Amino acid sequence: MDKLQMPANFLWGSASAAYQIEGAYQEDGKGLSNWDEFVKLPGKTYQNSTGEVAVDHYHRFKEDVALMAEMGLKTYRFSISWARLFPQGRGEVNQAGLAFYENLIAECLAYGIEPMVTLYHWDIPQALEEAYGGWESPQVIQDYLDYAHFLFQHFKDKVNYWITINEQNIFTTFGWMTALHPPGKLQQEKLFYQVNHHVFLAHAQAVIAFKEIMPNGKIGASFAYSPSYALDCDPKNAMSKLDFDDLKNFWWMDVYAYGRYPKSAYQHLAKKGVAPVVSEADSELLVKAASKIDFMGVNYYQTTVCEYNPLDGVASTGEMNTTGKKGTNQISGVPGIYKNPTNPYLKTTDWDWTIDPMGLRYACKEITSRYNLPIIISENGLGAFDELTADHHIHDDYRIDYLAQHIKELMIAVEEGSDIWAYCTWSFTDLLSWLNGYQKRYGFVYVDRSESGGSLDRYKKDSFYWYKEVIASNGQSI
Ligand code: BGP
Repeated sequence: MDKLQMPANFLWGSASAAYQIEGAYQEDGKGLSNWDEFVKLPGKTYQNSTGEVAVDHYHRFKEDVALMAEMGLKTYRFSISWARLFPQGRGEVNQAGLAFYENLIAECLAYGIEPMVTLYHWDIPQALEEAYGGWESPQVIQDYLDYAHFLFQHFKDKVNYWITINEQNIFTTFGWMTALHPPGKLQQEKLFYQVNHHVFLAHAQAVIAFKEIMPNGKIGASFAYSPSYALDCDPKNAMSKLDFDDLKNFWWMDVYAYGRYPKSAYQHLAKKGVAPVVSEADSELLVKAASKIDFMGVNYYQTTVCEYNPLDGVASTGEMNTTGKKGTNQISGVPGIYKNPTNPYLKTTDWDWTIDPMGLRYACKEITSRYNLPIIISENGLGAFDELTADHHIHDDYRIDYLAQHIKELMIAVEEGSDIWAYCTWSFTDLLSWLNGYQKRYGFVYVDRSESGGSLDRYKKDSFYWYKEVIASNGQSI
């Protein structure tokens, strides 16, 4: 067999998010976000860690971008803090906040690094939470659209790749079902679906506005896709996989790609009285936006196993391992539909996430068959404990191995017909993990900081040099 190839213009990249990296949470006129408030509640995050300083990217972005350039990164995916730009969520733009993003984008472009901008990576201005409950109100759609519109206009000649929403499935599930993220609501199923509907409409409005401003620009949403496997060929387990996919995967991807909800899942939720209200105008809007998206953004970390869950079975949303003590995750499930046991064929990380490189190929093939859309892998990476040696090295061969295996599968997916434009690792520098603090590290660049602080100095890990080689050889070095 010939050696596997990536397309010549393939975008090798890395990703971050504003709250997890920037810090400077009250500087230069920035408004507060829901996360700035949420982390103040005791016990919500690992050792009460916050992004108030994060890894100080706000002040060190030049150093960070220079490291990206040294590595040869082709694209850098980052998010914009809505509250840094619009402290009140709407109204007057904060010029100093805007200047930060102008400078960051200029810095990327100066080195030939393609900026890929996420409009919303979970930090909504607190002012909008207080004004009308944030995503719970349809009012947010217009404010999000105005925010997006401003950015499209302002950066239309500089930024070609845009992501409307990061992991809608995760932030709404954690926000309104498991209470792990703001606004910290538990099992509010009806509200959860209504909130999602508002997010879909906001995304759709933005996509349509974008295409009027940048007809040749590229836009899509980033979905946290966890492909599922049936436990075995017992039809009950096969059916639980099908239902799981409709409720946990296609519920989002079908709307982005087709503008409609999966039928049987909608019917099921309608019977329960929790389905979102969808007007004819909403449907038209969603279908129109779906016809205009350019790619499916995929954040891929792990796969799921589905097994039939009897009516008196597992009802838990699952305790999450946020400490890195292996084996503390709990099985989750929905009685009468599915539960998600562990996969005996796969190893797990210290945070109990399954490691499944082939699952990445599975994800790409599923999207290619079902939606026939190009794909951007907007996140993939390994959260691990890293050790800084006395002479400032980090020998993260486990991360190299993880990434190499995933990239190999991605190359097979390309070979097998998927149109993949970019691969962004999570993350470039170490940064704050929302619930797991600073000790769960993902970067190619080590940042000297822990929950209690640190020098914030940067050190290149072994994986930094390895990925540099991968990029230079367009994947052939693996
Ligand atoms: C994704 C988020 C990222 C990032 C990543 C790693 O869900 O989009 O922001 O945090 O997961 O997750 P964690 O930090 O929980 O390990």
